Amino acid sequence: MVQFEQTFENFIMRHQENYNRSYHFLILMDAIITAATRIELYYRTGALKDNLGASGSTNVHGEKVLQMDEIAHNIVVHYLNSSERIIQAVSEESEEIITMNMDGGRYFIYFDPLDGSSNVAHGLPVGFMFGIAKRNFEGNIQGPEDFHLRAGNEFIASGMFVIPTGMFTLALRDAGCWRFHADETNTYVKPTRIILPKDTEKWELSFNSANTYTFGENVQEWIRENEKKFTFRYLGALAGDFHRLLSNGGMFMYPAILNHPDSKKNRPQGKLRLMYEANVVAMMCNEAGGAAVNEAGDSILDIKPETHHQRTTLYVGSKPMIEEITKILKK
Ligand code: AHM
Ligand code: MG
Repeated sequence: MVQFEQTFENFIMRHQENYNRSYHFLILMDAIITAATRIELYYRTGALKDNLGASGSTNVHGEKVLQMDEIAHNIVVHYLNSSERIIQAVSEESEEIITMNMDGGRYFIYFDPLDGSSNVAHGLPVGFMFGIAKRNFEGNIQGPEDFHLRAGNEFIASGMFVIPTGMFTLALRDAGCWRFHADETNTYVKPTRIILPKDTEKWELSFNSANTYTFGENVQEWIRENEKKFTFRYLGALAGDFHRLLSNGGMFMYPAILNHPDSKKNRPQGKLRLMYEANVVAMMCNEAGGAAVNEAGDSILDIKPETHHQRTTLYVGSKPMIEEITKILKK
């Protein structure tokens, strides 16, 4: 049966119209969708064309860069640049901040073009994740508000594509968290508003359980006392794990690694990146009625970044669970 669904383009144009917003954001979203579609196509044929291996170089975090990381990064940079709407971009795959259109641009963007590197060799789900902040147009003097290091609570939108599943989720500030699906023609359609379920029956717990004994004592104790209440799920790619969480509720966490037997592997600041991983999911979760905090129990969205590749610990999910873990973390 032919189904006639509202398209993403139509949804976002109406959103801009309803909120009396400019067409510039539409041009930016068009660039993001085009990039995501291209990444998806390369990823789907990645194993066939031998594109899923290492590229031979190492990134800013000292990790091996994969061919697909480079392909995805180049695709995103190309389309963002052509949109002429970006002032500066921060990509996980570039040590330097990428300057695009300093004078005419309106937005700052922070992205990870292909997150979930351990899944890439297998062609399993990964994410293209992004957060967007806007230049301040009040007055004509450049101030600190025109600086690229914005806290998550200044993002106007954040989103993620779960590649290659054809699922796209977008949070718009004060306007909700929405999911879209790619149809037969690769068009994103069927806007569905996401609200985290209150029903605790479906709630899931998601973290790398191999790390449990490296976590702080308070976190380990919480796990011992609570893990039996939940179904446990972990894909190892934030976009995929968070996609489940948005549907089922519960909590995803990447706590501080404090007691690793090999002390070089300790990560007191956490593993995930604040600007293009943690803030992206924190904003989506917030718009879906949830919350996100760091190891100190402070809201992720309130953290003022000091460097663009800064890491953070992350606890994100249903509000009652985040409130509960916050009490433990603040003890
Ligand atoms: P990456 O940027 O190197 O891909 O790392 C980020 C990923 C997240 O997608 C995921 O949640 C986490 O790292 C998994 O880490 P681990 O393999 O330590 O469980
Ligand atoms: Mg990443």
